[in-house]
Amino acid sequence: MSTPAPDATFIPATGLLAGLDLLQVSQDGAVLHIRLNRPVKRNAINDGLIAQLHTAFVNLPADVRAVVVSGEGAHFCAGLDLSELVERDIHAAILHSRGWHAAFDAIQYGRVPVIAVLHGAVVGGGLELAASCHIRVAEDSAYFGLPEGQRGIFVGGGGSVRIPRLMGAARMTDMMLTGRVFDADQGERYGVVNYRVGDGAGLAKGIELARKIAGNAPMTAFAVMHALPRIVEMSPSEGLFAESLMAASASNTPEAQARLRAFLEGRAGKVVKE
Ligand code: 1HE
Repeated sequence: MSTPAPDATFIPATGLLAGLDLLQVSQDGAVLHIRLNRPVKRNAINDGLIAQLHTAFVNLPADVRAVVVSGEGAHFCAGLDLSELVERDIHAAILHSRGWHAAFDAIQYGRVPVIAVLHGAVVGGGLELAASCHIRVAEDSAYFGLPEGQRGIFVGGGGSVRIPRLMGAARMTDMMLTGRVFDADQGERYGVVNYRVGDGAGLAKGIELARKIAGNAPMTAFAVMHALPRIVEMSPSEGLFAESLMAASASNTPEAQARLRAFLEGRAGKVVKE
């Protein structure tokens, strides 16, 4: 008997999300799976795909508490659709880049954590997309490149802001100037990848993590997604002050109170080594 697909229990989305033809959206309980669905073009991000990603992330169903993003076909994402880049004037190019920023901000600063499941090429705008997610799972086949340097362009989808915060500006400089490509293990060593799995195991891992995350208190997700990255950019004094406000807000939610009581009454799990 063949093993069922890791998303076998997922049901295709309905309504607005079902109408996004460059994405394949499905849901199982509190977990939504968004699959880039342009395999013929290696999931290259054209104007339609970036708009659909933005639309999906600002219209997540109310019961969704974690999202998994993956790519259909042999590659996660080949980055910007280069065929749309030629003949854009400066103003249009700025607006185009800002459109990507809006879409990826909707991922990073949205309502729920997002896990990227990476395989094959994760290059250019594909790496920028992955960097806007909160957790990255990489299969053996995944590799990371920034071919912008070779194409005579620059990152425009938030890469210069997000990628150095993962791997450091020195590594990103090397990738852009020399075309250096990192494999999945290097990606893990350099802080891009949180979880390394074998080929074909990424989606199951992503869904497993999403289910865990979906069980957290929503205010915790909010604090990690919205407070943490801002506190990191603050001076230590301001950061500590902001942390106190966030901590007090989180611990005063009814959900946190119930969870704390459950632990004290022996009804909640202990922290154990995995
Ligand atoms: C594309 C694109 C694309 C594939 N734009 N059409 N990104 C890049 O510079 C990466 C360019 N792509 C590649 O290096 C390779 O296509 C891959 C390594 C990703 C995959 O290779 P392979 O052998 O599996 O596929 P392929 O035969 O190269 O591509 C299949 C088709 O997809 C082909 O079209 P066809 O009509 O000839 O079948 C390719 O032209 C097409 N295709 N990638 C347009 N990127 C906001 S700023 C972000 C800036 C960037 O992202 S720059 C990096 C762009």
